[in-house]
Amino acid sequence: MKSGFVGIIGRPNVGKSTLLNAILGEKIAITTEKPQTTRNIIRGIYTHYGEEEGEDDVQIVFIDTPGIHKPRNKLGEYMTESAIATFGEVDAIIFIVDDALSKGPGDKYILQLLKETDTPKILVINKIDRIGPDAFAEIYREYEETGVFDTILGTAAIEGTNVDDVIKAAAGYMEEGPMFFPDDIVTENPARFIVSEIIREKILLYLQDEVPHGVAVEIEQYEEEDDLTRIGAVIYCERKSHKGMIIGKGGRKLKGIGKSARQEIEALLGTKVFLETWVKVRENWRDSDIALTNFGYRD
Ligand SMILES: Nc1nc2c(ncn2[C@@H]2O[C@H](COP(=O)(O)OP(=O)(O)OP(=O)(O)O)[C@@H](O)[C@H]2O)c(=O)[nH]1
Ligand SMILES: [Mg+2]
Repeated sequence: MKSGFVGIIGRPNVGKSTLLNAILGEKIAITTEKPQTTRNIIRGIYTHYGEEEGEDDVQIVFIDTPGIHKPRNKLGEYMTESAIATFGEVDAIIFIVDDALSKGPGDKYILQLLKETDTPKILVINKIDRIGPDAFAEIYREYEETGVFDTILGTAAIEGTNVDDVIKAAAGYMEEGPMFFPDDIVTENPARFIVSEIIREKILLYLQDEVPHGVAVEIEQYEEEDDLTRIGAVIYCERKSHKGMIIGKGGRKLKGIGKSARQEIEALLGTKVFLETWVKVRENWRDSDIALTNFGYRD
């Protein structure tokens, strides 16, 4: 068996988590149109048994990382540090860029970091569904000239386009090794982590500006009965005014968030879900080491 680890890295919002989900054929990482959605390292396990003569069995652990950005608080520092720390821990790096700002300051910074590591690198130009052929050729050329990448691919992760090519390219860097995880799991993250992430995803979708970025979700109650799961979640935000916005007039906003989260959690767990939510204020938690540890954002 060939096996190993592959880091998926890039600026915020380029489609890292969308690519991870597309590779696995399952949603284990939340994705939104807002930058800095992913806050934790998320491992997705891809296992494939060779079907043709001479085709290897392969297990690739793909590691989705937070978008690398200029941090404005301790949470951001931790996110960026944990993404960069994966460079040295993997057998190959997938660097994703999209059509926005070809080699803008963010991408240039990451490119510089990549030049300094020996790990093999694959460039994925994502969102080709909305990049014209000329623009694609230009981005391709720009990156080819850097000489940093062994392979350059174009994908539309959202539609699954060329995702197989990404898997194939990654498999090329796997070496003879053990099966790290059982073949029937795609993630080691417990259901309650994914549940808290689904709630946070809906908050990101329903709220604007800085409010959702200052939100953390903690699952306080998680009880599985026959065909019902009882979940109690506390939504922490940074200001009293934010609390009002999350709850909304007559509680309507929070009701909407709860409903859409509940529907998705029911589909995930295959049970009915009773979801209760509370909103609490914890000022400046994104700069508090204790809060970051409590919320599981740092060790
Ligand atoms: N048009 C188009 N949009 C895409 C594609 N892939 C991802 N997106 C969208 O891009 C946005 C960001 O996707 P994510 O997967 O959350 O991006 P990310 O890189 O994980 O972002 P962070 O977690 O914030 O670092 C979402 O709105 C996706 O739907 C694609 O191939 N084409
Ligand atoms: Mg992400």
